[in-house]
Amino acid sequence: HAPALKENNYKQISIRGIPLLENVEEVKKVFNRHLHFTIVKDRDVATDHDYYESIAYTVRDHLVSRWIRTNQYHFETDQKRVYYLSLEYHMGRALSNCMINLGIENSVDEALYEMGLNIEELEELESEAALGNGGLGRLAACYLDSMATLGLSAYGYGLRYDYGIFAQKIEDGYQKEYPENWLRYACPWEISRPEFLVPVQYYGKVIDDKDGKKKWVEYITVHAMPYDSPIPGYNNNVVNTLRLWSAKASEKFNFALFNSGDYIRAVAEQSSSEDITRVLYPNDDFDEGKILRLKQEYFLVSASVQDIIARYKRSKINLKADQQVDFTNFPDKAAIQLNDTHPALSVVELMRLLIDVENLGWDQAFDITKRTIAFTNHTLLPEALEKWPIDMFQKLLPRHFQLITDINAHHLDIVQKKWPEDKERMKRMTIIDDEAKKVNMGYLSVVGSHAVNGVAQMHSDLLKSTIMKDFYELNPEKFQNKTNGITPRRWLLICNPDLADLITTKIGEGWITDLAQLKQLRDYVDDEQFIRDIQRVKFENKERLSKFLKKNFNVNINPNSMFDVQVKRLHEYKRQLLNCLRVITVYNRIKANPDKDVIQRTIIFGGKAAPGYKTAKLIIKLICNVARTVSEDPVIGDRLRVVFLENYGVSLAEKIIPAVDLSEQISLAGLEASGTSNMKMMLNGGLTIGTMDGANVEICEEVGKDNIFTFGLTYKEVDELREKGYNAKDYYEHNAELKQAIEQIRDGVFSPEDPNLFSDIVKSLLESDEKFMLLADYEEYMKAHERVEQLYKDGTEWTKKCILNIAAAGKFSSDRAIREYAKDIWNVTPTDKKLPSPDAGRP
Ligand code: GPW
Repeated sequence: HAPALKENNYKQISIRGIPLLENVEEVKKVFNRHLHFTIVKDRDVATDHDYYESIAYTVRDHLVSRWIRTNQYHFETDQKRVYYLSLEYHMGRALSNCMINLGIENSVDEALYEMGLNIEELEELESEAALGNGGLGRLAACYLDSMATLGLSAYGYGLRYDYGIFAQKIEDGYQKEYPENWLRYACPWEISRPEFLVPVQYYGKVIDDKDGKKKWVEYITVHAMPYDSPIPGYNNNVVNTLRLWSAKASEKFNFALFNSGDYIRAVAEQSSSEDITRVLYPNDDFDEGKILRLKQEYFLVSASVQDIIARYKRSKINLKADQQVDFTNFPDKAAIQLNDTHPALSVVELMRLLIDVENLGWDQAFDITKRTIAFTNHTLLPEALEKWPIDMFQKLLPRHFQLITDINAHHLDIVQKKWPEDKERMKRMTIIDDEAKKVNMGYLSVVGSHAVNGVAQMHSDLLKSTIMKDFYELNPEKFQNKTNGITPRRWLLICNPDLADLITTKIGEGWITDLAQLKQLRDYVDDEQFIRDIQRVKFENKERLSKFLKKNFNVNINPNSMFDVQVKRLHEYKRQLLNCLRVITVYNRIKANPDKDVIQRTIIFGGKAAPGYKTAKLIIKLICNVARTVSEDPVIGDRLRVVFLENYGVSLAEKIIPAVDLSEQISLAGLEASGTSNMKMMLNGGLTIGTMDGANVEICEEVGKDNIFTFGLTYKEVDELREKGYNAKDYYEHNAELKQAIEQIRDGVFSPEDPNLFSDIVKSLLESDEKFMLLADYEEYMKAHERVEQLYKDGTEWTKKCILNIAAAGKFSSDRAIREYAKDIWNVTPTDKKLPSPDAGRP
């Protein structure tokens, strides 16, 4: 195995700090030491992966003293801590992120170069921590980055799945799922803490104790083992912690079996309790209602809340000897943020620990709980709202069911006092629905929190007027908006270094931590050199992506064509199928008018479908078949190319997003809570074609309606149309091109080997209750694309709009979002102060 040699000697000249030679020598020394002592190899036998690990350990060394120092600092200052609880963290790779945030990328680059190694190739060998599905998990990762960058004393809590999101392969146009063993190689970015195991209990029953207290007995215990990963802030010497829990069987797990002498079986069955953190549920915006998922949710919640209480007890204010710990100040020392309802059991677990273990009274416990916890909702889709069957819930968590019953009684009592005659309202607002026999986790989250927020203005407004209307009327003061954001570090500085450098030459590097400064770029919108530079950077990014796709997937695309991109999870509400109908129409138009001058387009799709989501998987197959038909048609030439990229995730996104010309954001209005790929593409100079949905509305506000291609029904129009009756056939009959496209799918034009393959898709498109109203937006979508085409023909005018989009992207920084959470929900204060570097004394 030969080392990855430097391929091209070109080094980026970066204005972000020239490395000191000592640093380069130091990097080499530490690198060699790790190859020798940690990896135990010499260069005759070392593989590229060994080199990757050596460099990862080298970078980690640079991080650990800052990490330890940050913890000391948090202890000393004893500021209020923020706890972000999420079932998903889609972190992506750590190496380049750590190097950039620590400011050592230049010396590491240089050192590797001198040793004849290629950093970009080595970076590719890191397996991705893909412990998330889509936007929700990636949002959690962006927020950790911003919380560290803003100097908050913040912790992420999650689960360490052995298997994150599956690897997607496309075989004969069909999605196939493969397990992704991201832990095959030891991960240099995590430290296990077996000395801090936390017990988590399941099943059993509740009895009345002698002293009149409730006692949970005969439960089984599974241990939660913490694994800590570093979260470096940008250039501030802060390194926060992401703590992920892994299930470990307790020795007592099969006590009965051990005692009966069946030693082998007892040991073998330990693994079943360790299954709790085996695998991430691969559903996005969908609740499957499986008991294993409930076990996972409780596992995260119980281990984390116990850990949070333990940290409070040994924090400075509580260390005064032999004094009973006072929980009155708990909400001033801890904020718990729930990333959707998945960790909603936190409400009940905190109640249980305060009442049963810490001996607080019910009213005080509930007051503390509400003041500590806040809840973020990420969807209005009914199929995503978690409702657990009472039977399942009660059996697995008997004490929690009792406590929810108490909370519900307390809550309904308040409702009744406010609306004494309104029986219907009581029925609508109950947390425990006795008719449906379900526990409503969304309602529990609202009742147990002091703040509830949506993730874009429109979504937050809809929350108040639709699914949470009654709760809004009860507690209007709880409801807020926190429009999502993305971290400008990963999504510009790291993934698009040439654009980052170009921006920095114009406005300095302040934008990296204050993205609003991008608006200064408006001064250069008519600067011809700047326009050419922006065009060159975009073209080079497209070339780089083309080469990467050629090399890794044997896909040929032309960097001179427009890159028109829709990458996101496959979901009917996101309407990849509408895009597909458009592609078919573009194809038909070229066929009908082969001599007409049209712009060259590459239409790129990418995204995973949940393994059990049949329709989504069939849509992938259709897109792949259309792509095949187009590429095999000699008439088409290089005017149209359609590709479906395999295994879209954070790492692939980092390559695609810098190369996007046109960003497809075409969900039916009212259904995409926010969207975040819309923000990533805008920040990288992609123009948006989109509906008035989620954060698209705010993108339009920020950039101005002349600099975005909006189309389609507004939410209000969707509502009215649904009211009056959507009739798909009307649109079908009245638009010849639409009719033709659907007939071609129906007649097997794209599946001659099996003409009926897509009949379910055709059938559902034409149903009058088709939920996503694809046909209603088709015509306007086509017209919007004609406007896109017009503009694209004028390269300069197009690029000016790209510049205006970049300049207007400042609002969509996760730093801005976290500042708002800090101020309006957590009551903590961000700082841009740098911690002293580790060579200074202990704080
Ligand atoms: F259903 N989102 C997601 F709300 O990626 F929980 N997975 C999910 O399971 C859910 C939401 C859930 C997404 C939203 O669909 C997207 O619009 C939003 O931008 C993102 O969460 C982050 O807020």
